[in-house]
Amino acid sequence: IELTYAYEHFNDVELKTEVDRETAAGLIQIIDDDVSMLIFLKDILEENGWMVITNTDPEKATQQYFDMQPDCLILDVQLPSKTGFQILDDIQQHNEKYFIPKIMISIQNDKESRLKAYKMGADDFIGKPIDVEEFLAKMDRHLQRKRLFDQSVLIDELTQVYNRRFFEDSITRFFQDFKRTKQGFTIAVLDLDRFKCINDTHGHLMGDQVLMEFAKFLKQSIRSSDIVFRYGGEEFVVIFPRASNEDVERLLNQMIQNFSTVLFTSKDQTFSVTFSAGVYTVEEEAVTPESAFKKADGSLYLAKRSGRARAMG
Ligand code: GH3
Ligand code: MG
Ligand code: MG
Ligand code: MG
Repeated sequence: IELTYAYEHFNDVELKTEVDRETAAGLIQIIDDDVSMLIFLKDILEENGWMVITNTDPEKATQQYFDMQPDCLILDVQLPSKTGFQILDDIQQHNEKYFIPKIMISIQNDKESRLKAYKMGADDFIGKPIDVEEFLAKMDRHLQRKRLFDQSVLIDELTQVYNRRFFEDSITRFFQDFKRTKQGFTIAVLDLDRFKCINDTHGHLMGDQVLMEFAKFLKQSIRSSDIVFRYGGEEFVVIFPRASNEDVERLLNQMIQNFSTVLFTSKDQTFSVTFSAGVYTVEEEAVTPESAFKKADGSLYLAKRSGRARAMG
């Protein structure tokens, strides 16, 4: 039994990772069967503020790649059970929705290998032994491009919070995690009250100002692990990981109070804005992302019907 355990344990090397993804400049996944290479790369990347996950086993690595969606993949060509090219091929089969830079590293730094890597979807090829300075400069460029790409497809331009597209992906991922970890989470749908009236009275540009201010207010009012999305128009969604229905409802009611004291000035008129919210907590297996959203939206509808400026769970 001990031998089996030891074998399983050494089959895939995941070096301990301590950096928090929220604060790290980016998450980098490295797949290499050479553990000393993993330690070497992990050290220099972490020194530069990146978070690093490592694998030696191609199967586990591919799984972790899809689970974690790293910001960059570093992939060795020669691996025991599968080549790095095959891993690229496996990933390519999945029709990835987002750009994740893929960098191949290999001792075999001949033109044929490099061409093969590029043709199979690699964005870069670095020969071993690795020149640290050049490697870090390249990583910096790749992660900058990745950030720019994410900014342009996942962030709402007006409010600078995540957009609906990213919400759909996030909620799917939260459900996948929930199935595995049984960690519940709470979804809140927020909608500004009588927003059409604000546009009509103060103009569309003032309406835009209110939306920007509201998004800023939301980000300031929640924890760093909670995520804000603009679902559309004057409707926002917040996902609260590991938060109970009661806690979120209480927090939102307090936030409605707080936001109502923010004063907007248009010409010589001063006005305030309220919002309503519907809350739903995912804690059972049977629920789907669609039905969870519908339930939160149903509560929002009730909050509106009950007189607005309130959160209901
Ligand atoms: P309720 O309290 O029932 O939610 O009333 P409401 O007026 O907020 O709801 P309704 O859905 O009738 O109106 C939403 C308005 O939001 C209509 C639309 O013109 C406006 N809107 C949507 N997107 C934007 C935007 O990006 N900027 C501005 N200024 N207005 C927007
Ligand atoms: Mg190797
Ligand atoms: Mg509204
Ligand atoms: Mg609305």
